[in-house]
Amino acid sequence: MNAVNRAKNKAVALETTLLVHGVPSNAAQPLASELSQIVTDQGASPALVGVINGVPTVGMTDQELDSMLAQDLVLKANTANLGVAIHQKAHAATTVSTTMELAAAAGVKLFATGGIGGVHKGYSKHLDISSDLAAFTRFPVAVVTSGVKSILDVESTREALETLGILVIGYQTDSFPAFYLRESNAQVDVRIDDPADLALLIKSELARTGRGIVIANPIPAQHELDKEQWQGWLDQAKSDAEQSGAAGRAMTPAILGRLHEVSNGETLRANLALIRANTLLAAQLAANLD
Ligand code: PSU
Ligand code: MN
Repeated sequence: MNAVNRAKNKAVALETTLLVHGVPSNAAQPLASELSQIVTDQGASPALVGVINGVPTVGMTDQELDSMLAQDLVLKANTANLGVAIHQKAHAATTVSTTMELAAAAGVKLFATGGIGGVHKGYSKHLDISSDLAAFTRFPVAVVTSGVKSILDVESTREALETLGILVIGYQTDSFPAFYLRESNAQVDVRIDDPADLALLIKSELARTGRGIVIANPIPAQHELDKEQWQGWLDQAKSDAEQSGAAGRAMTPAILGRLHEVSNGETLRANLALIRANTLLAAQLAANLD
């Protein structure tokens, strides 16, 4: 396969779906630079992952990101349609599943995101489960995430991870975090408080199993949203997204976009704060890994 691997030592993968479909377009470029800086400051190296003109790329250049952001409609590629983007020589933003796939192929062991995909609530009266979950059974990458996006059914997603036999480690938490909220009703498999100890477990598990690991890192306390307020925004955004006719792969971006509007930017601020915190932890772990 024609692919570009610019990943350096102690690399931290970053995904492009978050930038292209998860935040308003004017926030993407500044966020990308900020995350790269956070990684570099820890002595690790950022590797932005995406598909450029059909070429899977680990370690995108600024120009490559610009060309992706300048395009009107960018494909959102999960493990199912990644090959289509390659075949069509198109640009594509990679989700957690495809970022894991490309990172693993490039030998990158750590990846920071906001929240992984999971089991959707019964929005459209049928099953909608992200391909992110299955990706953990196939690609040996440790993903630092603030749990799963709380637009999802958090407890069912936690059960699905259990069914798939995916290790969920809580960083300084016993509770499985719910993105904008530090806690849910679900638990992690093990709590680890010390980053150096966490790095040791990651290293041995990746080598032993060849599968991915969830590193659950709760949103920093000062940025956590108020639960009731959050619930109100979610109900509103959910029904608006449904009314707009969004379905399938368009569902997550539609709800996230609407949430940022109805919350007057509060959810976006919280989202950015948790992505920064996850990137920092991933960079610290990467620096500890080799
Ligand atoms: N978390 C965010 N913003 C996002 C996503 C996660 O804070 O935009 C993206 C990730 O790329 C994740 C994807 O892999 O949403 C899941 O989409 P779906 O439910 O369609 O699989
Ligand atoms: Mn889906």
